[in-house]
Amino acid sequence: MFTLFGADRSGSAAIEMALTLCGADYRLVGASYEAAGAGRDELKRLNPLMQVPTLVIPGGGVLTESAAILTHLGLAFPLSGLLSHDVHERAQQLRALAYLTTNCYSSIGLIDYPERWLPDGEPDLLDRLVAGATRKLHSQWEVFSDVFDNPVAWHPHAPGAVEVLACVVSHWSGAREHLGRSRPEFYAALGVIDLHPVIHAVLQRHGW
Ligand SMILES: N[C@@H](CCC(=O)N[C@@H](CS)C(=O)NCC(=O)O)C(=O)O
Repeated sequence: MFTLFGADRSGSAAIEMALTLCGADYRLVGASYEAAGAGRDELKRLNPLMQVPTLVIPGGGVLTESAAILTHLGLAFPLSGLLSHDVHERAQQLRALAYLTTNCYSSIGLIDYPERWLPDGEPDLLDRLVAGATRKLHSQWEVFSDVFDNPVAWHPHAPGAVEVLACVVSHWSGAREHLGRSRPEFYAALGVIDLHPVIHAVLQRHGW
């Protein structure tokens, strides 16, 4: 049995989707940096960054970092459809997962916690940092659409690792609204992913 440390509307939603697509048994432990409690203490012991998703795999190993978790699940459950069996498609999927975590997910930390980067920053400076990081995030999403929205890497009608992560991360910091204006076809594809029964159920649980 897997144990997933997660929080509502966080990146752990993508791992819930992936575990369900794998048909894997898991239990969910509510935990976050912001909410004191037993879950947070346990999370801190497992992941010094105190970030979710954090996944304890059967046998006891700890996995953090969404791209690593999704890649591990894709390899451990080859019939799940999380990763392609075609070597060229899979290479682009791994590229897309790395892109999403480094260029999109990482911006969210800056937007949510600007004071970690500027501990002495006045409110106005912090606001400008958040606004700049948000603009940058939106442009990184446009590039994701331009580079990956093609039949090799992107399968909105048969979601795998890339699609579940893109689905969840694009719900944050106005990315969907921005893409609706600047990349309407890609925005529509995200809407197709949202409607997949497994994904839809998790989105609903998270109040999206
Ligand atoms: N690099 C990590 C980022 C995880 C992350 O930033 N998670 C957020 C929730 S969506 C979090 O736990 N933030 C709390 C914090 O950074 O203190 C990944 O790809 O999974």
